Parts: sequence; C-alpha cells; structure tokens
Amino acid sequence: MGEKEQEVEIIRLLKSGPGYTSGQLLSASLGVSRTAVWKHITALRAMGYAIEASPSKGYRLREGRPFHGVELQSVLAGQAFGCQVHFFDSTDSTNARAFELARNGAPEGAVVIAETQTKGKGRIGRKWESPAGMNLYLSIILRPSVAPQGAQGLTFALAVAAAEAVLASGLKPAVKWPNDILIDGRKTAGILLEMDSEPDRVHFVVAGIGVNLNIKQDMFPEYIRQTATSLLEQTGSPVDRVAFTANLLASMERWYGVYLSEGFVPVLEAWKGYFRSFGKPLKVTFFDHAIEGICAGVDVDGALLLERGGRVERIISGDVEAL
Ligand code: BT5
Repeated sequence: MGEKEQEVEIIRLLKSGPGYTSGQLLSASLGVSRTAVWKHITALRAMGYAIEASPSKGYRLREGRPFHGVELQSVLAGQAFGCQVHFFDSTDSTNARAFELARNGAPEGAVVIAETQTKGKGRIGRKWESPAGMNLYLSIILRPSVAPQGAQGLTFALAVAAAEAVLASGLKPAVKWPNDILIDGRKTAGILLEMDSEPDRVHFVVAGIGVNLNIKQDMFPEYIRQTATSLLEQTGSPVDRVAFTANLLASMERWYGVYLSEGFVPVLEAWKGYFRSFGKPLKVTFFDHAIEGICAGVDVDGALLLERGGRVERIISGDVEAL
C-alpha cells in the first residue's frame, strides 16, 4: 500500500465506527508501525481533518470534515467512476484540468474535483459560480466508442443521474431541457459536456457537473439569487459532500452503462420522468432571437418540441425559460 492509499485506509477505518479506533488496529490493518500511523494522522490533520487522539483509546474523527480526494477515495473503492480522483483546492475549471488529463491518457472514470473554481464554465462562454467550501464541482473523463452526435445522449444520461442523486436527498428534482436540474423551479445543478473528436469518432468526453449543495441563498451573487437554489436551502440540513459525490458517481456510472448497452431510449424515458414542462408555455432564446410557444414534449432524439401557431417546431439548442 502506498502512502496515499494508507491515508485513504485510515480515513475509511476511522469512519467505520462511531467511537475510537485503536492505534494498534490501524497499524495492524495497514501493516505499518504505530509511528507511521501517527505520521499519517499528523498529515491528515494538516489537511483539516479533526482527529482526536487519546493515549488509552486511540483515534476518533470528529464531524465537520473537509472535502478531500483522500476521503472520497475511501468510499469509492471498486467503482470505475472515480477510479482516479484528482483533487484541487482551487483551479480555473475542473473541465480544463480533466481535458489536460484526458489528453495525457487518463483512463475513463478519472475524476477532477475542486473546492473552488476561479473560471467555472457554463455553456457558450457563460460562467458557473463556484464559491469555496460548500458545493460540488466535478468533471469526469469518458471514452465512449460513439460518433460525436452520440455524445449528445450522454447529456441526458448524466442529467438523469444528477436528478437521481438529488432525489436520494429526499427532494423532488425536475430536469429543464436539456440539462439543468431544478428544485422548486430554481437551478440546483448544471452540466457541461466538452469533447475531443474527429468527424466520426469521439476521442474522449469531459462531463462537468456543478451542484449547489451547502450554499446559502444570500451567498449567491445578486444576478442569480432569484433563480438558483441549493440542497441545503431546500432540505434545511447540510449535505455530506463526500456521500453525495459517491452517490452521484455511482448513478452516473449506472446511467452511462445503460446508455452504452441499451441506447438512448431507456435514458430518454427516465429523463422524461423528471421533465415537467409538457403543455406549459416556454420561451426559447437563441443566439440572436427568442420564440415563445407551448411545450409539446421531446422527440425520439431528445429535441425539444414547441408548438407555435398550430405548428410544432423542433429545437436542438437554445435556452429555455418557463413563462
Ligand atoms: C451550465 O451552463 O449549467 C453548466 C454548468 C457546468 C458547471 C460545471 S462545474 C464543474 C465543471 N467545470 C466547469 O468549469 N464547468 C463544469 P449554462 O446552462 O450555460 O448555465 C450557466 C448560467 O447558470 C449562468 O449564466 C448563470 O445564469 C447561472 N449560474 C451560474 N452559476 C450558477 C450556480 N452556481 N447555480 C445556479 N445557477 C448558476
């Protein structure tokens, strides 16, 4: 076991019981000396873990833990999504980091997470607000054997996975076409897919997802305060970011698997289960103009159908707003 794996294992053992874990048990499980265990404890404390030490009882992990790759890895053992976790206290954009890693050959399932992003990206050059210490900013590398058009369906698969993770927190999420997750009509998560491809083959996809977990309403910048929300605001209790992330990655892995093995149909069916805009008036904004109509659903390819003046228009990109 390498040094990092030993730290991961210590965190896993400390979390496995409510009380103290003896230094003897830790050193026996890791196959290292008690002094080596103590060194790891010191390193983990330096990362912000509140670990109490009692000479007679051993070590105990207190609540209020930071969000570190080391802890995430301790709960992800065996999952393909999260096979590598590259954790940054701060970076410009996790998508940019993941893109670099993918270019250098990082495997499918490798994940980049940051505590804060200085240039968090939305679609078409927009910004994703990414304050430190409270939310999730994650990018994952995917290497599907599909043509570039096939990657579009992935957005829906990942939106279903994100909705499922929010549902597991006891909330009622909705998807906004094509890929926002809303709670109570307000944006909680956004997904950004970027890819490296040639005309008929995808080299890799970087799927970025930002989820507002523990941010308070008054901490959102003014321009999104009325349109954004977080899980904390909706449930009233703080979210364990490690547990949420592990759950989300498991859902993403499952829906990615469904998409690859069964295709778009089951993904779209699941997505429709979270889509609540049927029959509702919508405004769709494009680059230089906007149109309004009644939502007539989505077609087999996932395009949005908008009824206007007796005709149904098929929309493949644009920003949707409920009226
Ligand atoms: C998205 O774009 O919703 C995709 C967001 C993807 C963010 C993740 S975080 C990890 C990874 N690394 C990155 O750099 N990006 C990805 P779009 O549909 O264009 O929505 C952007 C719009 O949402 C902005 O123009 C704001 O109006 C709003 N917005 C910005 N930050 C927000 C936040 N934290 N919560 C809710 N709404 C936000």
